[in-house]
Amino acid sequence: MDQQKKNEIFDHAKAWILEAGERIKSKIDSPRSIETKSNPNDLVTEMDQETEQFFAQKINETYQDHYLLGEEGFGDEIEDLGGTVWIVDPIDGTMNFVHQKRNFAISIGIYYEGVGEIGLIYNVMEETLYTARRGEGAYKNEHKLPMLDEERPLSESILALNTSWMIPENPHVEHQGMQDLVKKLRSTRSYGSAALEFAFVAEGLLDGYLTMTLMPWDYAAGSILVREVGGIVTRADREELDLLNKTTVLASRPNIHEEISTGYVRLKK
Ligand code: 2AM
Ligand code: CA
Ligand code: CA
Ligand code: CA
Repeated sequence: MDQQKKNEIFDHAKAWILEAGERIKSKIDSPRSIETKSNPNDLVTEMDQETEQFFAQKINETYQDHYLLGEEGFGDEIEDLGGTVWIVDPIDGTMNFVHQKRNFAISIGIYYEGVGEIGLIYNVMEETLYTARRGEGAYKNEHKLPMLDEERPLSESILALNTSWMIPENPHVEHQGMQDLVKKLRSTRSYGSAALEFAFVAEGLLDGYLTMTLMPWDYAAGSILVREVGGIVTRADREELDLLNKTTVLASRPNIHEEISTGYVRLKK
């Protein structure tokens, strides 16, 4: 992607994500209609939909040749990552949005010919904007994030993971390995917003993030951010991520990545 073009797209994306955040914030105490999607705990609100429509409209007006892949379906039917594709999660952490009115984010990853060029994650209520451009490092607001080059062992690491992987009946991963991992770690955290969990890995607040079921819009921006500070982002089995399908993800500081994957993660099926 041409650098001038990339900067122009970045500036638009940044302006739009801040504007969208402002709209959400201004309506945070308004009554909202909440519907469920795949199951009773899979929530969506009209604010998720309105926010995605806002991005769809902005992108359509400004860049007729760009594509949008969004969680709520107001974008395009994408079959490959040719051209410029905006991968947008209008509200990541909808359950937090509904129950807590905080701890949710807007996530935008912009890909050119399949390569992640621009990532933005906006923690709306804290007004914290994480940004990255490929090859230019990652930022928290105006502050450049340092590289993740510390060699802290797993026993002193904090990993974000979901307690549901500890349940024997979970369909994704052998729970015994997950229990062994939890025993080895210093501690675990679970924030309920994949985008923020990536941002916290990039920031060094978390040493890693392991999850079994992410969609492209959950990690499109976060993976760019984490890689820009030297972190490793792959599937949980260390294979390359597939940006068009549901996937496992392991994002972490370099020195614990292989140990977590090969030592503890035993995927079912
Ligand atoms: P969402 O709020 O945009 O739906 C919660 O642990 C995290 O997982 C959030 O980032 C949430 O995104 C995401 N998530 C929720 N349901 C999911 C599903 N069925 N598949 C994949 N990710 C999901
Ligand atoms: Ca959702
Ligand atoms: Ca999401
Ligand atoms: Ca969402």
